[in-house]
Amino acid sequence: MLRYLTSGESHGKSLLAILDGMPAGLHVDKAGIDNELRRRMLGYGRGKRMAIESDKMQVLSGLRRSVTIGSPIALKVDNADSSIDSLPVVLNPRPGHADLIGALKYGLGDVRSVLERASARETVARVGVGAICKQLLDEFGIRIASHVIVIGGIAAETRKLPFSRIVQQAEKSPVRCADRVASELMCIEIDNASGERDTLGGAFEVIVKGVPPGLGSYAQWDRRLDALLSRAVMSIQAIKGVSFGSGFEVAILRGSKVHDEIFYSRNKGFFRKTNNAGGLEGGMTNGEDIVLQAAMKPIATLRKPLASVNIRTKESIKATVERSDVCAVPAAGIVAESAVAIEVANAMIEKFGGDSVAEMKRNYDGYLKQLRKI
Ligand code: EPS
Repeated sequence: MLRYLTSGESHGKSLLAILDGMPAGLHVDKAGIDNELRRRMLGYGRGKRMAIESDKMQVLSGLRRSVTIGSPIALKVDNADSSIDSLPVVLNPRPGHADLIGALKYGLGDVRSVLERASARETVARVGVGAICKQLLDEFGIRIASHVIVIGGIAAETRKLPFSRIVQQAEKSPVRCADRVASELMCIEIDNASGERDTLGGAFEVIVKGVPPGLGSYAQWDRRLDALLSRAVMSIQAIKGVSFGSGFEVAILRGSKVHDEIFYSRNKGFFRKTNNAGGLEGGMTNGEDIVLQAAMKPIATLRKPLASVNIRTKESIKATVERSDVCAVPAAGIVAESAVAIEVANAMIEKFGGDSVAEMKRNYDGYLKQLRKI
């Protein structure tokens, strides 16, 4: 089983992660990890912090000559801005952030002690873990991509685009949106919100290609892969909802318009012509792409601050204004790729054995043969 923990404050010395349970025999490409960290830093609407940092991963343990040996992998990214001890006290919690409740819960008189850990800067560590999981999935031809589908009031139309075009165009867009027209409008929307000292949320989609059928299980609630994916994506800072395939539209459509009919051919085996289920039925992958969407609320730090209360004096006052982003939906999509990669990698290890990549491949090949026999 894969497990990981992260550690580190937004302006602390470093961000850290320990990833346990990675099979032996995986060649880890350090440049590949750094490329994921770079992708996380991009996106129109991000604040000045991203110009200060140049996130680079240090792999401190778990590898010999760049290959995993079955032991825990320790990861570390140093912060260029590590000013935590000299930053001013924060007394005016921001609505929508962890600030107020965190201070109450942990008995902290300085909201700074809450926001430092609650910050989405933590996702640097998660993306590092996810990057290694992506490299494991690569061994099995499984690819993960994300693209932004909504920012503020602007929605993209990408339903007719094939996976390769979505990946290509999202990677070129400053907001990671595969619809060129919507991409431009989203940038304008971000400029407008910024001009009005406001912030924006949105939505993104994550697509996983090449997953075998049968990952996850219907047999127990906590083994359902859609539940595990939802938890993982929902745990990303500012995410308020997760849906699969046709999403919440299934609530209003009839069964005949929702369920993906089953076909069979010698070449493909069982297959579907539609993917309203988002690749998951009964908590298991069905062999189609996993497709999930997530909604992100607007960033809680507004330069035109909302009403708050000073936690010491209890007087009404405007919320603290910290340096922040106007919109971080493109970056959240990258973080979600990692969150999804970790869950899918774990499901692969559960199904195909987790001691070595060679063992996994043997079991994987045997399983594919079994599928053809049914
Ligand atoms: C982030 C770093 C932070 C913010 C953002 C995410 O940098 P700083 O606070 O030093 O400007 O840009 O954090 C938040 C949105 C938040 O609410 O804390 C990062 O590396 O992703």
